[in-house]
Amino acid sequence: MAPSQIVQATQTETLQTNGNGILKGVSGAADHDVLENYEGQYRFAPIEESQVSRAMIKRYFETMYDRVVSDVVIVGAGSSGLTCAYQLASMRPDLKITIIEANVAPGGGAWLGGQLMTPMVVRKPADRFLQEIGVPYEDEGSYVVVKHAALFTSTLLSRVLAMPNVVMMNATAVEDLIIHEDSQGQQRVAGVVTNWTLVSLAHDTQSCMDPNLLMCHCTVSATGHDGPMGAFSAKRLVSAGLLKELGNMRALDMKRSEPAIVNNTREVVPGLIMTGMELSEYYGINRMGPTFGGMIASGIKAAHEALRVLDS
Ligand code: AHZ
Repeated sequence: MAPSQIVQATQTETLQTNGNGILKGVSGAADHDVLENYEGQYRFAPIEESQVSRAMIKRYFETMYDRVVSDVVIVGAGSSGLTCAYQLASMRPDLKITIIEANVAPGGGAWLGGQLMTPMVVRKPADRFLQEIGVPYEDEGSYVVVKHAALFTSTLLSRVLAMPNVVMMNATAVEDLIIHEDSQGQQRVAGVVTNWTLVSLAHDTQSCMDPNLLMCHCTVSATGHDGPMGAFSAKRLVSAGLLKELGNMRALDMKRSEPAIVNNTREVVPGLIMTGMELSEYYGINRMGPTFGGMIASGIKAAHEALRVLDS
């Protein structure tokens, strides 16, 4: 292409084409030459590396500063925690909802349907939530099948993150609870203690890496069953003396497990709601294996419980 053919884009320019749609001026850039051209002339708007750092630092720390006081903190961004966040944020767009996820990748176990297989099974009536968020499925009568679990998780994640009142901090582990005692001696969960997950993982080898904290009116724990990172709050409630002992997750029985998880979703100690498979460790409920209706319904119920706690 001859240089004379290159489009000089300015702030006011929106789209120019050379006839086959491959030349495009980029609107919104300052008065610089920018060009979306895939024939060897592509030009980015000029910025410094420092601007990249400042763009992230400013927003990240402003968010941290703001969310030190949240209305609701959700610990764990698996299927139950994300469903809770979506339901709560939809019902109450005025609430500051902060999700803390230990992994770099949010989604928990819901990137696959079960084992290493991709389709995801959801028993009715939890399919209504799939309709609500716009996830297509095959109807098999009593249950539905989403063609890939990642379609559910990525859709839910994108819907949640697009909500202006929801913030998610991933690669951040909740490593303790804040527990206050009132004048009657009643203990109440009043927030969470956080640290970047890589820092949490290095506590045995490094010293003086003190954590941060977030206060909130209601904490929802959705950390899943025991494993490398699971059942965090259930275990901490035992060591804090607020739960005598763990119930421990029982063997697989889908018919008992799914309704039991939903029906036991509640405020387990003042200020702390538990949802999803973490409840199996708290109460000693069976696991259900690879079927996700229980996680969805438990997350929805946890959102309603959070409203009850906030209003009480
Ligand atoms: O990384 C964890 C995961 O994304 C996160 N998490 C755990 N501990 C944390 C901590 N701080 C911050 N201390 C933490 N985040 O919590 C998320 C849990 O997601 P999950 O998918 O493991 O749990 P869930 O209860 O939402 O879904 C369970 C799905 C299962 S397990 C199962 C079975 O074993 O039978 N069946 C189903 C449907």
